[in-house]
Amino acid sequence: MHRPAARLLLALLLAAGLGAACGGDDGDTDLSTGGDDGSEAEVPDDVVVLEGDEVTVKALDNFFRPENIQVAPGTTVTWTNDGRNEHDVLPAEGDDWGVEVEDFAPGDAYSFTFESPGVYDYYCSIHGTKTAGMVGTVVVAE
Ligand SMILES: [Cu+2]
Repeated sequence: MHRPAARLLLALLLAAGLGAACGGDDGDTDLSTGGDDGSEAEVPDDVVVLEGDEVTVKALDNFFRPENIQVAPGTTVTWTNDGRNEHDVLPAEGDDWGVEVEDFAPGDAYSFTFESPGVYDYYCSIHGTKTAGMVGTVVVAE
């Protein structure tokens, strides 16, 4: 006669456990609103989650790899120009970060630490526009 109660308890424990496991993803719901500027940037489907305090994105000829990354707040993202062409890294919105072509020759590197959760689209103005061509996204989320 105790069995149903035990089963209910088990179910509750499982639910609690699953809830805790998913806790870190709660921030996803407000990601579509972008950073603190109210932009409408969306999380790309093929986003690659990169772990660690420092991650690297390669600028190649002529694309970024990985193109779309997700990192935790406080992560330093370093772009390296591993191509033979000139590139730049410009945010699609604002000018709080990014590197101009004269400071990003082949072999150069540029770093920025993303503190605030949000979706940061960027592009290379030489080989793309804000929305097409040589573009990338940094998703900052817990
Ligand atoms: Cu480029």
